[in-house]
This record gives sequence, structure tokens and C-alpha cells, in this order.
Amino acid sequence: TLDAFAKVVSQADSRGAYLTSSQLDALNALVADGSKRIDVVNRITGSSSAIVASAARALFAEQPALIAPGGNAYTNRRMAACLRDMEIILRYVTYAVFAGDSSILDDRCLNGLRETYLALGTPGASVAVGVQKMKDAAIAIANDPNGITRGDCSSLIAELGSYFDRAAAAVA
Ligand code: PEB
Repeated sequence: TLDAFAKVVSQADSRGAYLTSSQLDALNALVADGSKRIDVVNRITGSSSAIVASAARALFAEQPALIAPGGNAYTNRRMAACLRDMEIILRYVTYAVFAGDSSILDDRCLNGLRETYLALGTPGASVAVGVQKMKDAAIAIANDPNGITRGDCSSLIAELGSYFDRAAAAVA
């Protein structure tokens, strides 16, 4: 599990090379935008329950068979497992944003998840839809310009979106 700094250092070391000026520039930009990054983590963390709940509601409205008898989210136990899974994925996305690197999400959450869902009979494509709905909800909250000093958050929001896309692609 790496953060953006450790990753660059480890890649450079495997080539026996010094950090390049473009790598230093990229890390410098990461530091310069660090408070935006922390704000994004903070906003998503503070609204995590709402993000999960609204995404789950939208998923079940779109795919009602999931909550009908025989569906993979039918019974309170499975519903609870489903909401918990969405919460876990969202939590790892916040870690990835904080670290500026997807390896924590990949290594600790997504690795083997497709196989787990196959074994459980849980439809991965439906989990992926739920993740995409969390993405929409999280971006709406993280990118809300009200009540803050406006700045350019486009690359940070694109990065945030990419972690959800990664999670969705890992299970779809
Ligand atoms: C992954 N999910 C489930 C299980 C595991 C995970 C390991 C089996 C054990 C259990 O039930 O707790 N756990 C989860 C995860 C990590 C982890 C992401 C990462 C670190 O450790 N059902 C649906 C929806 C979807 C869903 C499509 C969006 O209809 C999820 C939510 N996951 C779901 C359900 C179960 C499950 C388990 C319903 C229970 C399945 C069952 O027992 O039949």
C-alpha cells in the first residue's frame, strides 16, 4: 500500500534513478492542492451515510428484483451486507483520495472482490451500478461550490471519479 510520494520513490528506486523534475512538479502540485484534497475527504466522510443510502435507494429503484424474494439483497441480513459493502468501498475511495494513489483501494478492497461476489452469487454488475451512483452523489457533494472559496477542483474531482470507476470496473 503506497501513497503518491512512496509510489514515485519506489518506482524511481527500482530504476536506480533520482526523482525527475516532472515527478517533483507533480508532487509539488499535490502538496499545493493538499487542503482541497482534505476538504474532499472531509466532505465525503461527513456525508457517507447519505451517499450510501441515496445510492442504494436509486439502485433498488432501478433493479427492484434485488430486493424481491430470491434477490441478492432480499432479507434484512443481505440488505445489511449490501449497504455495508457500499460503505466499505466508499471508505476505501476516501483513503485513495487522501493518499493520492489507488493502491490501498486495489490491495485491500478490490483485489479478489469479483471472485468473492461470484462465489456468493452476488451480481457484480449491480454492485458496479451502486458504485456509480455513489460516485454521482459523492461528486455532487465534493464539488459543491456553495459556502467555500471557489477554485479549480477539476483534476481532483476527476481523480475522485476515477477511484469509483476503478471499483466499478473491478466487479462489473
Ligand atoms: C465483500 N460481501 C459479502 C461477503 C464479503 C463481501 C466478503 C461475504 C461475507 C458477509 O456476508 O459478510 N467484505 C466485502 C468487501 C470487503 C470485505 C467489499 C472489502 C474489504 O471484506 N447484494 C446486492 C447488491 C450488493 C449486495 C447488488 C450493492 O444485491 C451485496 C450491494 N454482499 C452483498 C450481499 C451479501 C454480501 C456479502 C447481499 C450477502 C450475500 C449472502 O450471504 O447471500
